[in-house]
Amino acid sequence: MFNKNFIFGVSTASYQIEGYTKADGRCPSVWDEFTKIKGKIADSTNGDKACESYIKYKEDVEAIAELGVKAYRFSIAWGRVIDENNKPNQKGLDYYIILCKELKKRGITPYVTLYHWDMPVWLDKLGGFLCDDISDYFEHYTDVVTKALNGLVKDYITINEPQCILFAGHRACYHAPGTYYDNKDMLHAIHNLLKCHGKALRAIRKNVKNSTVGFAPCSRPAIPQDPNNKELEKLCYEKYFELTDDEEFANTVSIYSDPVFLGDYPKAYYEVFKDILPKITKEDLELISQPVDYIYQNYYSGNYYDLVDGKLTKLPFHAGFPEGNVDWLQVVPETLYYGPKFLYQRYKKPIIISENGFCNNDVISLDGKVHDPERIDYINRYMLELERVSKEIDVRGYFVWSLLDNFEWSYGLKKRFGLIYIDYRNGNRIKKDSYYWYKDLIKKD
Ligand code: GBH
Repeated sequence: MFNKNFIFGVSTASYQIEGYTKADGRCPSVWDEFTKIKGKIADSTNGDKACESYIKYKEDVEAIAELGVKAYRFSIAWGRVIDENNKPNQKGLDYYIILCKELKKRGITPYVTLYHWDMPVWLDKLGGFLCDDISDYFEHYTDVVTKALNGLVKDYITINEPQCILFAGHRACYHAPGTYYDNKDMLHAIHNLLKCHGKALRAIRKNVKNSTVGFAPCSRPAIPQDPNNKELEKLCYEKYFELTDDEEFANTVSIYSDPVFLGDYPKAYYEVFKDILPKITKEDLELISQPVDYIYQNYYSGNYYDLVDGKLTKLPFHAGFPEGNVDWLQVVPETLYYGPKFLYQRYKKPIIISENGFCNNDVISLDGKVHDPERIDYINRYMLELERVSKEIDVRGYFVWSLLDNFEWSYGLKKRFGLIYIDYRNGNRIKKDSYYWYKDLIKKD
């Protein structure tokens, strides 16, 4: 179905799976604090225990090996490996070294995300992404990690979903740290975040032979309702990359990806925000746009659009439209056709889907198993669309979110995305039907 070097993988993130938040000198992250504030997490849970992957990593790696995927994408907790004096914490580093050795033994390639949202509290107190030194701190952290994992890791993702970090964390404020940024601060933070990416990229290239690097935004493509209408498709492309000055601008694609791939912010940026622009130098833009290897993208859902009275119009989802167990997860398989296609048209680099997956109300059945036909159906439909687009553009890989049920941020532990069920009473892992389905698919391919 896909070409023979296609990378099948699974994804996780540190705070969502590790637990053991006080072990071995780990410094608290903004999520440790945020989850303790009443009312922030729907089911009042937190990541203190989560999947306990900090001690159960061997079991996780075994499950990945049995699944037959070539790649495991996980993230490093900044606060485990750098202490409050900005010095390396060897015990924290050791955890990731051992994990990578375990993966290597089984022929699984680690794809390491450096930042999946768990900013150390002491750095947040310095201003987080508004602190003008944040990119130097991030470069130092990257330098420490890449040296410690030298020979074990060559594939890095600098930052996961800048949109969620800044929009959800600092505008809508339902993610940590939940401090509001006005437009001026937001633009400043976006620029500093992109400099973090650039400086990390520089450190990776310096320290790691044959490295590959990218960053992993998320997006929700505009999908033409009528696939034969080329004019409509063109308008959907424009909609997908459009930058407006509404509440959602920190959630858009082009404000992050144009500087990284094209070397500058979109033209609209300078027009719309002309009175509140941050300081942007030529050196900054060169730093941010150093060549990357892949376009990574996290895709879950999209929106259908049609021409109504000659105007591009978002179509409502009808009542009963199939969706996952979170309100934003409508089943729109063409997301994995048009999303990659549009990204490739604009940025012209090989594409890797760094996350795609389904939230389901999974239960342990009387037979002791977890049957999740809805997840199988979702992944199957999405993969068929990805296969279709891979005939037209260069698609290199696909990572399921997630290997394990885990701490689903503001929704808590109740929302399950895993191929493996976690029984939070005892930490037991149960492979769901979707796990076996994905295993078969990889074998056949
Ligand atoms: C990813 O983010 C995360 O990387 C991962 O940690 C998380 O567990 C996983 O997905 C599942 O949620 O514009 O209507 O889609 C979540 C993706 C993108 C979902 C922004 C919510 C906002 C509403 N998110 N989206 S919408």
